[in-house]
Parts: sequence; C-alpha cells; structure tokens
Amino acid sequence: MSESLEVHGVDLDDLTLPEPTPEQFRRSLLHHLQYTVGTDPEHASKFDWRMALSYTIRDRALEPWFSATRRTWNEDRKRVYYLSMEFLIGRLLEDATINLGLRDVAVEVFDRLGLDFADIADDEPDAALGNGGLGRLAACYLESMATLGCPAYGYGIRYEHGLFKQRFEGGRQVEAPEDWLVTDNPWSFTRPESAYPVGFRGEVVEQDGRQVWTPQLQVLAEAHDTPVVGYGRQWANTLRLWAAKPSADLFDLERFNAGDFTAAAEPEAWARTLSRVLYPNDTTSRGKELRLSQEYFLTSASVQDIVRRYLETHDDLRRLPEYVAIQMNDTHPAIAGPELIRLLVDDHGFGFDAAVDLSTQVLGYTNHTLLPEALEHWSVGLMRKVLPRHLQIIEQLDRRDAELHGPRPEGVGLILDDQVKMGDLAFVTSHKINGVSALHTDLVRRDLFPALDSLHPDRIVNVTNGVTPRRWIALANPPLAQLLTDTLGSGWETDLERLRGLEDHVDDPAFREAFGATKRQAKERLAGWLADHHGIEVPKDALYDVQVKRLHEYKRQLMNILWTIAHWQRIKRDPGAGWVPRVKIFGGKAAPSYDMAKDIIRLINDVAAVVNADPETRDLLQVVYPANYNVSMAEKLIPAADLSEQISTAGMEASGTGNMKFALNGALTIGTLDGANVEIREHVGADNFFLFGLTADEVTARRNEPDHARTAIEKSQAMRDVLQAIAEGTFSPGEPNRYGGILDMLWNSDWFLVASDFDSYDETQQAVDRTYLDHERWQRMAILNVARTGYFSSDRSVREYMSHIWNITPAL
Ligand code: AZC
Repeated sequence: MSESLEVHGVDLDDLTLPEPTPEQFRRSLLHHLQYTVGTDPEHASKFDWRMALSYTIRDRALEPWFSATRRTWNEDRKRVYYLSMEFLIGRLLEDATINLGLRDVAVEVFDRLGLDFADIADDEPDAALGNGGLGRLAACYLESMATLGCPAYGYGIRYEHGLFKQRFEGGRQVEAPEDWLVTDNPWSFTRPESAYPVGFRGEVVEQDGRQVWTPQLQVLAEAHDTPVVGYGRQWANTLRLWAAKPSADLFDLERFNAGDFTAAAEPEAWARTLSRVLYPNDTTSRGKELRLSQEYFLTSASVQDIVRRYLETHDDLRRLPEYVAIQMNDTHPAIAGPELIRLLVDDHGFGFDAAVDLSTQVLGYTNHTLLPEALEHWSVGLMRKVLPRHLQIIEQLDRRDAELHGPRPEGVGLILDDQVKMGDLAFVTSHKINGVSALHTDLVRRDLFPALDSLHPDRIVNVTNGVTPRRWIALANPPLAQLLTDTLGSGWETDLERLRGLEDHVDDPAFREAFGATKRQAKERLAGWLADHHGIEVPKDALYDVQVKRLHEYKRQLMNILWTIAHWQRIKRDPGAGWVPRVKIFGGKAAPSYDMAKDIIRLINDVAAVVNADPETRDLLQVVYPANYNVSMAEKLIPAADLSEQISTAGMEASGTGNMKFALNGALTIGTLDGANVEIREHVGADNFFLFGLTADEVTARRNEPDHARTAIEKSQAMRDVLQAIAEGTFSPGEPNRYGGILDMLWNSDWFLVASDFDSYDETQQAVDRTYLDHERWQRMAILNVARTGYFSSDRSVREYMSHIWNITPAL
C-alpha cells in the first residue's frame, strides 16, 4: 500500500499487521487482556473484554492511519480541516470493526470464548460531544472523508462532559452530567508535543506601525487524536480534539505561598473550564463569555496547527489555498477568519488586503439553521474585552467592505447595534457558503443573506446533507445489510446508488417476505431492549411510529402527542373499528433552560402513563419515551421504525438527517415540505411518502393572519376534544392547570402552526393506517424507499464538498 520506508534502521512495513486469522485475532485479544488490561480470562469483566477488544481493533486501525498520513506528506496533498464545536460520534468500537472488515472474525472469536460480541460492544459509552444534527453530520462526514480517501482532520474540543444524561422523574426531564472520560478511552492518543498557547483579553498597542497584542491570560491547547478509519481500511484520518490546560504561568505561586490557596488556583480552574462542558443548546446561541472563549480556543489552536503543518514543508504562505481548505461547521468557529488574518498580518508580515484574500480562498462556511436565535452575535464590549485584536480586525474588515462596495443598504455590515454578527463575518471571510438542503439554501439566499448574496452571487451553493451507510445500515441493521448483500452483491456500502437494484425485486413475493423479515427482526431486537433496559413491554406486531430528535417547538413533537390523544379518544369511542395497533415512540432531549420544550416532554410522559394504563386501548395504542436518547439508541430505534415522523413547520428544519436514516431503513415518512424532506419525497416518489401541511410560503402567509390559531382550533372538532381533555386534567389528575402554558400558547400565538396543520396531519395519519392494512402495498412502498434513497449517502455529500468547495482530489 505505502512505499517501503526506513527510519532508524527499521523498515516501517515490517511493523504492519497482516489481516488476522481467527486464531491470530484470538491471540491478540488475549494478549491485550493480559498485558494491556492486566487481567486474565478467568477474572475479566465485560469492561476488561471490551478494552482488550478495543486495543485489538485499534492495532489494526493504525496501519491505514500511518500509511494515509505518510502518503499525504509524501505526495504533498491538500488537506481538509473541518472545524466543529460538536462531533457526535457515538461509539467507535463496532464502527471501526466493521470498517476494518473484522466483524465476522470478532464475532467468531467471541463465540468460541462463550461470549457475545454485541454484548461486549454494547458496553462502550457514547462519545456525546454534540447536541444533535450538526454534530452528528460532522461525524458522518469524517467517516465518509476517510472512506473516500480525502485527507482530512476534524478539529473539535475534548469536552470532559458531553451532552447531559437525561432521566425522567415524575415525567419531567432531569439532567445529570455525562462522564464518558471517567473510564479509559482506548481510542485517543495524547500528543503533548502538539500544544499551542491560546491567548485571551489583554491589550493591543501600536509599535512601529504594527499592532501588538499582549494577552492577559494564556492557556495551552493540548491535542488528543483519534483515528477515523474508512470503510475498506484503505485510508484513515484524524479527529483532533483540544483539551485546555493551564500554562505554567497561570498558577500564582506568590499567592499560594502567601497562603491564599484557592485564589492561587483560580486562573488554572478557569483554563480547565474551557474544555469542561459542551453547551447543551442546539439551536439557540448563548451570549456568554465562556462560550465565545471556547469557540476561540478551538479555532485558534486549530488554525495555529494548520499553519504550523503547512510551514513544515512549504515556505510561501501565499500558496496556502492550494494545500489547505478550512470548513467552518456553522457560525461557532467564525472567528477563524480574523484569527487567520491576524496570524498572517501580525506574525508573518502580510498586508491586510492580501491576508483577507488568502483567508477567504481557504475558508468555507456551512450554515445549519435559519432560526434567528441561533445566529450568533457578540456585543462589541465583550469582544473588546475577550479578543481585542480580533475586534480591530473585524472593524477593519467592515470598513474595507464598505469601501469596496460603496454605500450599503440599511442593516448591512458586520457590526450592527453594537453587536458583531458572526454569520455575516463567516460569509465575508469565506469563498463558499453552503446551505444543507435545496430548500434551506434558497432560504439562506432569500432571507438570511440577501444583501451579501447580491454582492457575491457566486458564493452561496447547496450541498444537501447525507448520512453514512456504514453506521446507519451495516452497523445498525445487520439483517437488512445482509439482505442487501445477498440481493445486490457487496459494494453497496460505498456505492449507495446501487440500492436502485432493489426496484427489480419489488414484485417478487419472496423478496418482499425477506425484506419484511428484516423489519420484524429489528422490532424484536428493539422490543427486547426496551424490556431489558427500560422495563417497557411493547407488542412486536404493531406499527412502530417513531419521532426521535432534539425537543424543539418547531419540530412539533407537540402536534404528534396531541394527535396521539385524538387517536386514543377515537379508539375509546369505537374500540372494535379495526384499528391498526400502534406503538408511538418518542426520544430526545430538551435544552435545560427551554421551559416549553420541557413541558412538552412532561406532557408526552403524562399521556403515556394514562394511555398505557387504559385496559380498553392497551393492545391498540402504546406511548413510549425511553430516556436519554443518543446515537446508540438511534441505532436501535431507526431500523425498527415503520413510520418516520418528520413533521416540522415548513421552512424551519434546515435539512434533517434522521429523515434520511429512517428512509434508508425502510420506514415511510409522514412529513411536511421542509428541509431535505422535499428531496426525499422527490427521490422516493410522491406515492411513497405521506405528505401533509402548509408549505414554507403558506406558513409565512398564515402567520400574518390574525387569530390563525384560534380560527384553526375552532374549525377542528378533534383538536378541541384534545385540548379539552388536557384542560380537564385527564393527563394531570388533580392539577388541571399543569399544561396551562401549552394551552395558552396553542390558542393565542402558535408560532409553529400546530393548530393550522393539525387536521391535515390527522387525515394523513388515517391514510397511514389504511395503507398499513394493505400489507403488500406498504411493503412495496418501504422497499422503494430503500431503493431510492442512495442519494442521501454522506459519500455523495462529501464528494460535492470536495469538488464545489474544497477543490481537492481524493487519494483513492
Ligand atoms: C441542524 C439542523 O437543525 C438540521 O436540520 C440539520 O439537518 C443539521 O443541523 C445538519 O445540517 N442544526 C443544528 O444541529 N444546530 C444548529 C446550531 O444549527
């Protein structure tokens, strides 16, 4: 694979491991158990086995990792640097095992030892370094870049505590800190030699016509590297996470010696705080100094690392864009532009204009949401305090833009009402700005950056999101993966358009039967897991109707639970009407400070308690909400779903990626024309998609109608019955006013148009039931969903980034 290379008299190829036979794998496993973990098979716990297995697999990941790194250096290749405050990677062990082609061997070896591979793999904690879509997308893209041989680094923060753990008490969400790093992390390599100082605060003074920033505080960013192996083990990239450490001068020895121990340690504590916790908000920005400091910490360490790596083998920074592409995952790392400009001007003697041009050629910016509350802005005062030199650069950029483009329309500029607008900053310092679905990109052009778009009409492009089929089919749904391989041959894993071949089999009853069997198995697996881990018993032959995602009003879990109540009331009125048994499954976390979302969680749990205890309806309707939804729970729920709920208010969900995972696993979508639903529907065909609700333009118009909510509720008998039951305390016995806030919102404001869309949703849900009763028709629709969603592979998305944004050719 790589050329032979000798260092210190060692031929590096001698160090590579051949593909193991089961016996070699077994020996390697037992070796690690004894010599790395320090125990023996007699006393080994599940944890010990998992660690031994991880080291065994990790050994095999190093070969593609080293050889890819060497090739990139030797061939002087361009690299992609993906900057993201979130990487929701979940578990790594099974993913790496599959990508290295070792799952069968591993399963066999554990069988022979009388142990269960799946059970051991299940012991791994999720790396929950993200909140939701944006972080999970970053993880899918890393995996695809490695599979395609695109040299890349993911840069993020090594949060000590990832996304909080959720549990329910009396139906209410309670948060507890997450502690994935409490036990050893076998996937991470500490690189103390790669540490960079990151400065904050202080002063900027002019010396000899140059600006000199002397930070008041400095921390060290220390690199922790995780290999990301591509499918087929031909390539591996690096996820480099920064941990904040106090630099030596942060500890105040004088104060310590004077006996003021706590004060002496204060600066040190502050430094560690930078990588202590992930902010648990997905689509809200937080005007907090710590958040801005975290963003700068990530960005500065990464940009320093990028420039250092480039200069190791090049001396002319003007050629940076030929070798470096930096992608900003949303606005969080938007300070990358000013940081790169600062390094070029202050440390490398560039003129301002040249530095700006160079940075712009290197940087790209992905926008992931239109929600105004998520578009970050920082007050000029805070910026001046925390990053005084960067504020100067931003002001200079703003003046430069004004000079270049003449008088600007109202509201245009990087600083408005004393706020630095980070989205606009990201735009002006990037050569390409992309939205994440066709509809979202149109709205980014039209609503978010209309003025900047008309100044730079070539900058905004669309790259519709995608998901990796390795994790979301091969890992999550082995029976379906096997059926795909039996039917289409292997190779679909890296060429997902091959799923089209399933269309030839849709008329074959034997194939439909086999396809149905994979869904049944997934449901059995899920039902077993719900019983074992959550004490919830669900029927295995019901329609599994699933909505899993962050809790947010725009995602309208509320509409789903209101409909569930309506459905329950109908069953009670006519229990013998031939109802399709349904299990309504919810999963997701609310930001800890988002009260309305937390009320909705409680309502779902309250409804579950009443409905599940009703002997009249119990066999026909169940509501389950397993706590602490995360990536590994998604891997269990998604394959088992018959119906995928993608019901956001049109124009609000930038793309969605869960919608893609469900369709790829043969669930039918009930959804609005929002985000990537639009494209999913185009691909699978309108007949194979349950569409309802207002369009994005209709949503805008409806919001302008006074009293739209009240009018809609008054027209809907079903909705009135539901709201009345809630108001009477049916689900909150003794406390009828518990949901007064929700009811008031629904009648009087209803920004997300639950009431306006309710009847359309209700009718469509009834169509779902009718269709489900026609078993053959449902089966065909499900198969066509799988066959026609190959487009939504993240390999396709990454290829588009490579050609439209990064201008890079992969090495494979
Ligand atoms: C999400 C979007 O809400 C979701 O629609 C999209 O699929 C996903 O990004 C990936 O593009 N956004 C976030 O998770 N967070 C923010 C701040 O947008």
